[in-house]
Amino acid sequence: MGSIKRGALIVIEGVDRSGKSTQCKKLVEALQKKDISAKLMSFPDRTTLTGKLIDDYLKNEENKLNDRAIHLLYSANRWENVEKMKSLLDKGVTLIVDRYSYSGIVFSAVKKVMSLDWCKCPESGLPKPDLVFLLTLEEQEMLKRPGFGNERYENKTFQRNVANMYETLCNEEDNWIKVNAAGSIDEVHSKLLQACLKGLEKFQTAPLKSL
Ligand code: T5A
Ligand code: NA
Repeated sequence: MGSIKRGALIVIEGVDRSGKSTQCKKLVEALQKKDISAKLMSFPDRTTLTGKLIDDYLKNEENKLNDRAIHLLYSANRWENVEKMKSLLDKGVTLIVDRYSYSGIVFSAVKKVMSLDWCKCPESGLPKPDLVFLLTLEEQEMLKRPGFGNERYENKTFQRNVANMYETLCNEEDNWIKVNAAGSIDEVHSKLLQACLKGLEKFQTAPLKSL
């Protein structure tokens, strides 16, 4: 009897409105169509205890939560889900994750209050993604996307700094793939799906690493 292969851990990151949620959903559907067991997860998970505090912080400009406190809440929000993630991966379910530790690191580090190393610390020990897609989007394209500007952080200067910080992280790792998100939804999707399928066997047979 062959043992079940673990699921792969695949993350999509990128500036606000780059199409992460749209692409995650399509990717899960496409994998399932190919009889690959796959599930969507997203961070922040606004349904948990910390998720509710985060949701209020994002929607309410009056919320003056300290920068370090909100950073740790975002991280706690991932830690709250770690057993669930590991158990699904163990069962062979591939997780497609809409934002992860890198969002946490990037969005806090650009505030210039905490160092990049300080921002990375609470993520240490979480499951390390096998593959990270970084969706890139020119500023002009981002401003055209529906809904931009509705929440905290959705302004041009902040997002420009976010894009630069993502580049910094991308250059530190060898398992990130940059994808221009300005193409049509289907164009972007086929690039992501291709890269996923290409790496899947390798990801599923290698031990899961930690951040
Ligand atoms: N955050 C998050 C932290 O500070 N720390 C953390 O640890 C984490 C996890 C909320 C905020 O929290 C911050 C980052 C964020 O500022 P969120 O809930 O993921 O994070 O944010 P959302 O508002 O849900 O998502 P985004 O704004 O990032 O949008 P997406 O998911 O990138 O974009 P999506 O797919 O919703 O698409 C946006 C619109 O564009 C259209 C879609 O139909 C949609 O209308 N669209 C396209 N249009 C044209 N061409 C394409 N290729 C398109 N793809 C999508
Ligand atoms: Na989203």
